[in-house]
Amino acid sequence: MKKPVVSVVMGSKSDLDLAKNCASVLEEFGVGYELRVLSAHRSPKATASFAQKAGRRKIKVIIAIAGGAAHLAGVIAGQTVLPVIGVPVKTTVLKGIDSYLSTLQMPGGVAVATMSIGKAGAKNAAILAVQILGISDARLKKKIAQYKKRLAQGVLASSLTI
Ligand code: RP5
Repeated sequence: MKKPVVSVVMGSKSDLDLAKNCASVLEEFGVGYELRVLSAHRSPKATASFAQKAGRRKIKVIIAIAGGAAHLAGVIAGQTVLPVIGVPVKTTVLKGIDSYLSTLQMPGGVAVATMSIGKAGAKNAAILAVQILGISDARLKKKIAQYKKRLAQGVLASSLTI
């Protein structure tokens, strides 16, 4: 098991399926990660403690997945200097617009990189985390470049099958 440098935090165990989309991308790139359940509302003290200690534990990027009144990413971002990437969960009542706006509309001075709602957002959160790590890791930077190349090749190949 690799030492975690990305922490994937979710507001509830019910977000685990979505979090697995982050996990699979991080595994593909060989990046160590951890999965944690922490709630901004139900376990505020544990969430604060996590955010304050993450840097000391050598975590480099935090991905926060939450739904509804989704304050998890923002609450964490307010208590750490690490980059925080927010993933809004697609909710049943409001289709994730609630999660999206709660994660996105941060006050000036506290940044959360908000992804799109749901699966694509979870995948992109992991890709962005790898890109951030790639700034100081040439091996990861190269892997991202190769990944993008494969994406382009996939589009061209699919065009030939029409
Ligand atoms: C949020 O509330 C969680 O991130 C989850 O997406 C949503 C619903 O949580 P549960 O009621 O399923 O635990 O805190």
